Amino acid sequence: MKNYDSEKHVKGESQFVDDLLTPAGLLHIIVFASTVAHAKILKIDYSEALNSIGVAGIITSKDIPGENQIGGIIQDEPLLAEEYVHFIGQPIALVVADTILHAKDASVKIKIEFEKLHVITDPREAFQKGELIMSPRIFASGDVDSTWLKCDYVIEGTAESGGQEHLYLETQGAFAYPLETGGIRIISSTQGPTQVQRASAKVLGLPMNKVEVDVTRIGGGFGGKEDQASTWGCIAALAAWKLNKPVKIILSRQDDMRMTGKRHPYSSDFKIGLSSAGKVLAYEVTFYQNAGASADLSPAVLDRTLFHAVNSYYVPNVKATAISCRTNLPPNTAFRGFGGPQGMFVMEAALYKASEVMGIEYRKLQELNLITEGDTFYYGQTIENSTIQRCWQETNTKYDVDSIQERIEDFNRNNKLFKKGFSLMPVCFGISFTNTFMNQASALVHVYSDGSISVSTGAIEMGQGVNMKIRQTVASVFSVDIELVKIESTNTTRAANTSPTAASAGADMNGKAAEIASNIILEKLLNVAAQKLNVKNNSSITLKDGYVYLNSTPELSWFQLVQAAFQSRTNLSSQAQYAVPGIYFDRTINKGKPFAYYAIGTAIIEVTLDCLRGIYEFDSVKVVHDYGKSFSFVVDRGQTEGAIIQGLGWMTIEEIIYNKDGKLITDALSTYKVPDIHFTPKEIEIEFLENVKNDAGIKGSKAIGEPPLMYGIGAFFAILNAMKAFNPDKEYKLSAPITPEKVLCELYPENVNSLV
Ligand code: MTE
Ligand code: LUZ
Ligand code: MOS
Repeated sequence: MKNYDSEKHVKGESQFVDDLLTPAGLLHIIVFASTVAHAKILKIDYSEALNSIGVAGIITSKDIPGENQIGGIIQDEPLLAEEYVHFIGQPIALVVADTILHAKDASVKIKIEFEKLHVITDPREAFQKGELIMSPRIFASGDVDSTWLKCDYVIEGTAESGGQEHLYLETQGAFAYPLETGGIRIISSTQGPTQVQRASAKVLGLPMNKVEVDVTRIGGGFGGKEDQASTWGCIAALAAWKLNKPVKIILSRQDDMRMTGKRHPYSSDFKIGLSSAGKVLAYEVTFYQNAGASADLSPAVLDRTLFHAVNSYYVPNVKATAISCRTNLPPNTAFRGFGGPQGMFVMEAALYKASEVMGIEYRKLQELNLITEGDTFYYGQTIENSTIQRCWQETNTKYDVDSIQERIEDFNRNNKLFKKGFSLMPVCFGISFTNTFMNQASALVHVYSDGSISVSTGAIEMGQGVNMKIRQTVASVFSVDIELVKIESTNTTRAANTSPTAASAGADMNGKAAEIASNIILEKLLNVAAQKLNVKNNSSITLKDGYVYLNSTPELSWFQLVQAAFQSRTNLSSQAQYAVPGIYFDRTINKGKPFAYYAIGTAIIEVTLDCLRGIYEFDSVKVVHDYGKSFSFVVDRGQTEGAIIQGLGWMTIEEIIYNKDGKLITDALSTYKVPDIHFTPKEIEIEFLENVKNDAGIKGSKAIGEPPLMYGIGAFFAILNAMKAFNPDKEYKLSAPITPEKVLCELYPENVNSLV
């Protein structure tokens, strides 16, 4: 099953926001943004810009008819800056003109004076100065304080992980135009049409039923358009509303990189206590999350860090503190894994450090502490149908880890300047939004009189194959060819109150809603068939491959059945909602069962390090993953490969650098390196764990969008192992990304010092 859109993509026929046919008189926006990271605005002079050629208007916060507020979780984010600016790239005014060039020309004529204020870019400094997004969150179980004394080893350390640019191929953008109802229609590149609708309604002071948001597909999101598409949707809507004209905004790549938030960098302190046999008895961790200038999704990201703070391990005593720190950077946001990777990285760093101190192999420590079936994670959820041990064991046997180790040790004995390293990485990722109420989706299904089928859901296709999965689901309910099933654009008038397509739960939840709606129609069709075939009830009737069977005889075609239903005035449309059952979380005690189930697997990553130049190549990534009962193999494999490579990039070459003035230095692809085909591991082997199924997932499968990203964490430790093979005596920093530059600095500290 290939991706729904692959043919159109290859031919260049797939439309994204900037490809849509637009009406005459379309206006374009350039955002006039702050050039300083923290300041009071003393004076702005728009007069010259307003007289510039082609300018239709300049819109500021004073023009907002509703509220100047787009904060999703905490109301702390103005759409357009008023008195103060809090990060470089913060929108101040919208320059609207007949062409993008005229808008640009005008925007440079705006004169602004700032009174500069102190800039914070470091989360620990923000913490010390009390600049917090909200009060710290603590999840705990057992008692760490009384356990340290019982431990044979207590090891402390610090671990850092960096930000990550989403680099969706389609930059942020939206197109909006006024409607005759006094409302507005927004075509948005968003993962969350309802989020754009809600925010725009608020900004425009309109009820939500006057704001329609429509999305055909987006050119990637990776979390960057879960909440942050709202800014651009609101901006287009505001300008269209104010000027009563169709208006479009498409960010240039550089503006997108400068203005939008990224994965949250974390700086963390850990303390881990173990028995001499290697069992982890206690783990204490403090996460300093670099949230940027406003909350955005940071509190939810912080939650997931806490949930995944012990990764796939069982730890009896845990105290995890997470602090969301306000800095003068663009608000950081959702990114594939959503805080989970940041939490897991620190746990792995702690185990790695412990393995060094104790002289036990890292992978042995990992294995010893894997959580077992029926154990309870420290926030109260018991792991059922666990495949953690199975995936770990099968990875070890199928890929013969012992022989990999021998081969690598042999290579390292025989090579001076090239060293190899490998590492295992188990992943256990909870599937469900951690805010329980968000775990709902809806679908609207029509069967037309010619037998073709139309499906609308809240799901957004961003390349992850959700449309293919929903199409397969609906086709299998009716047992018809998938070509009969069309997935419509995602539109707030057909799917209301949707959650963003995120948390890897898009296919599960929207697929289940579509399945329920389809089954309602199916039941009616079976009754029509029973009547037509003169049988009392429909229990002897089945649909198979486009035919209606009475017992095992084909009697009617799908088309004849639909015609009969239509002639008898049967309702061939149905709407359904799906709410994930059985999940809850009690925020007063931070205990509950937040997840419908867990996505699970183990990877081995092998790397070759050039110790003269600091550069490395990934020889292989080998995985055993529990997909449940996969029904879209190519999509699932593609998601796994893509996520792994994105995870490798995060841990290694992707480095976001802001200078101390809060200016992004890596604001183009010349300075921000992302994985390309040369970076891609030479070999990626993926084994689908057999004989598993998962009733909580769509058609027995498991969610796949985010979990494999965390296999990338193994890359960091594989590289450390290669560095240790080169220089075993040195203690290396637990600081990701471990770029080639950092590898060199760590391998040759004397030389670095002499350079400085
Ligand atoms: N795959 C592609 N090609 N493009 C994307 O933007 N986003 C990822 C993942 N896979 C993404 C992707 C993220 S962050 C999530 S949460 C899931 O897809 C969302 O889709 P799903 O819920 O249908 O898995
Ligand atoms: N978004 C969200 C997410 O709002 N809540 C989550 O738990 C989540 N998890 C992963 C990705 N996005
Ligand atoms: Mo994904 S970070 O849940 O959009």
